[in-house]
Formats: sequence, structure tokens, C-alpha cells
Amino acid sequence: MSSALQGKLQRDGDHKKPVIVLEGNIASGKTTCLEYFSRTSDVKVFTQPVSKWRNVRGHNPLALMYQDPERWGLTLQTYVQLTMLDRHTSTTEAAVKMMERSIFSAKYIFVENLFRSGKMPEVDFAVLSEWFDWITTNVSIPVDLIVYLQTDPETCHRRLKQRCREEEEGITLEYLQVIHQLYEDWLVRRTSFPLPAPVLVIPADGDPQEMIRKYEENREQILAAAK
Ligand code: TTP
Repeated sequence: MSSALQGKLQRDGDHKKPVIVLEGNIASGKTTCLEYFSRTSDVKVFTQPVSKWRNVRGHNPLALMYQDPERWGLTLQTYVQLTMLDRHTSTTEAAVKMMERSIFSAKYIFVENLFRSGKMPEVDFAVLSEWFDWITTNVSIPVDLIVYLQTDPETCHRRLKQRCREEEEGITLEYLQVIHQLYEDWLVRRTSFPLPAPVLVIPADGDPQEMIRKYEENREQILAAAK
């Protein structure tokens, strides 16, 4: 059997496993949530490939995008789309697969924001949209549940300042408010883009201990809802 066919069959087999996608604003606490589930359940966690976005063959498209979004937005988002597709099609032995963000939020939140704010030329947006439409039409990207960590943008701003990721120094409260609105329109008001799966909203302004208690309380419900 060819390795391409073998890969396809493996992926098709994997589709029966529940897939949970974790969504939320920048610094909404996704990492804490993923750590909790990777420790306490038969869940394979696929973290967001931020390290790849900061270093692709010695280049840092994440930093370049924050420095000059008009010039580098397409570069970063093309690579984000590829790495997300890679995560979506990765297989696991575990009973449940949990992913940090998705190809959907990369397009509906981040690409959309660059375009709407006038920072992405129309032609770049058109090319990315063609790629996105082709991928989502021709590749199976199953999602069974979206868990949305809903935060106040001010909470994210405070947490961002604490974590001091170099590329993110220039992120303003206004930027986080726009990302928040895009998320709310998509996942709560449901007025902007199609939903690939049902949504469970978890208020996530609490400190890490409080959040872990919430995940403990909601764990069975989350795992059951994805099945
Ligand atoms: P974050 O959401 O900040 O990832 P995180 O792991 O730090 O999350 P948390 O704090 O909740 O644990 O995303 C990483 C960076 O990538 C952030 O600066 C936003 C940026 N980004 C884009 O610019 N475009 C995209 O399409 C995506 C998905 C992220």
C-alpha cells in the first residue's frame, strides 16, 4: 500500500475519535487548560505551534507580522494555516484529541482582523481565502466540540504584560478588544461565520487555581459532549 494511501486511511480511522478545539483570546489561559487535560485524562493535546511561527528556517514571521502587518501578514497567516492543517490531520492513540485553536479561528479571527483593519491588502486576503476554501472543501477537518474560554479583554491584557513575550510587547488593549468582538460574533452571537461544532462557553477570568477547579467540575461534561 502506498504511504499516501496508508496516511489517508489512518486519518479516516482517526476521524471517529472525538476532537475538541479550545478557543479564546490571546492570553486567555488556553495553555493552563490544555495542561490540565493532558495530565488528567486520556486526551492527546496538540498545542498551538507558536514556536514554529517564531522560527521557520531561522525566520520569525510572528515578530515580522507585529512589526509590519501590511508586509508580513500574508506570510505569517499562510504558515499558520499550514501548521494548523498539520495539527488537524495528525493522528493519536489517545481516546480524545484536543487542539489549541484551529484553522477556523486563524481565518475567521486573525486573517479577518488584518483585512478589516486595513492591514492586509485585498489580494492577500483573496489568496488566503482561496487556500482556506480549498482546504476546507477537500480535506476532512472534523471538530466535535469547541470549548471557548471567554475572558474580559482587560484580563488578557494584564496576563500578556505578565508573560512578556517579546513579539507581543506592542499588543494594545484595543487590539485584544477587537479579537474579543470577533470571537463573540463567531461563537456567542453566531452572526459572522459558520460554526464547525457545538460551543461550550467557560468564563475564564479567574486565577489559575480557580480555573483548574472549573475544569475539574466540567471535565466529564466536556469529554462527554465531544463524544
Ligand atoms: P496565543 O493565543 O497568545 O497563544 P498562547 O499559547 O500564548 O495562548 P494562552 O496565553 O491562552 O495560553 O497565540 C500566540 C500568538 O500568535 C499571539 O500573539 C497571536 C498570534 N496569532 C496570529 O497572529 N495569527 C493567528 O492566526 C493565530 C492563531 C495566532
